Amino acid sequence: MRLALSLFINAFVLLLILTISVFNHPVESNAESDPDHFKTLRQKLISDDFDADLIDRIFDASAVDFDIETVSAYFRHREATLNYDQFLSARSIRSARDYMDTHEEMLSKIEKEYGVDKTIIIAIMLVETRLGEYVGNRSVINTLATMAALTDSDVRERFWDNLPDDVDITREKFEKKADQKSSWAYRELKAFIQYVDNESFDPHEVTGSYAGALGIAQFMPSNVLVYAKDGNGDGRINLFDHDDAIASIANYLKNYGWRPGLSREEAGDVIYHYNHSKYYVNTILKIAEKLKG
Ligand SMILES: [Ca+2]
Repeated sequence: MRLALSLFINAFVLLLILTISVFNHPVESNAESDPDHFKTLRQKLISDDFDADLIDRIFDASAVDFDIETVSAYFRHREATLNYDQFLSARSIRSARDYMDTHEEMLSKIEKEYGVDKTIIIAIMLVETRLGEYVGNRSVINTLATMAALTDSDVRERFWDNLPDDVDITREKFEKKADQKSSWAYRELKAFIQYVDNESFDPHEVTGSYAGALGIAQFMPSNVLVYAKDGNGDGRINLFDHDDAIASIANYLKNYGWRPGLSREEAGDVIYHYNHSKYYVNTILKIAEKLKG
């Protein structure tokens, strides 16, 4: 009787262990290696004419990660938090003046070539990245790929299930935002892959803002392809290089209508293309005025 009971208990415990391990196993491997999150995305990229070897090389790397934490920022209620006045402080203006002295040769060359005031170029760099000091530490490939993967309904469901607790959003709003942002991110992802492939950058090494903007000028990849320039003439467009960033900003503004002798209002209209915020535009103009004076 006692033996029978003990056998029964042993069998029960064994069954319990087996059950736990069977249920545990797939959960664990999912969480650790994220095998499926980018499957649809990869197929889509290949059907959009990206080289399959290139896509495999990018997505098979261990550095590639489904980055819920970064991308969930898009689904948080966002308040205008950036205090632009900090860039008008005496200290900020002094650092911009020092920058102007250090890069005088390139800035004057670019000013002549593109007709864009160097003070405006510096003001943009100051606000975007503190003149290259803060270029963002998020993996651009992970940010854009995660966002772009949300076109897949299974992936989107998993993302929804794993949103951090402090993201307070209705399912309806989440769906709407995911629709918009995933197609936008897919376009930016394609541009990013094309850019790193053109310039032979390791895609896993490139970091940027939580939105996927990269370099000293914080260009989105689609803008990099159209407007970025090789300022230092080394045959490579590197947005983390100061000369390339300076030339790229000038080229961008010129393309949006900058020419010498614009009125303050006209200048503001051009700068607005860089960042759709009147507060931003006014800050840029004020910094440039301080640098001139
Ligand atoms: Ca270059």
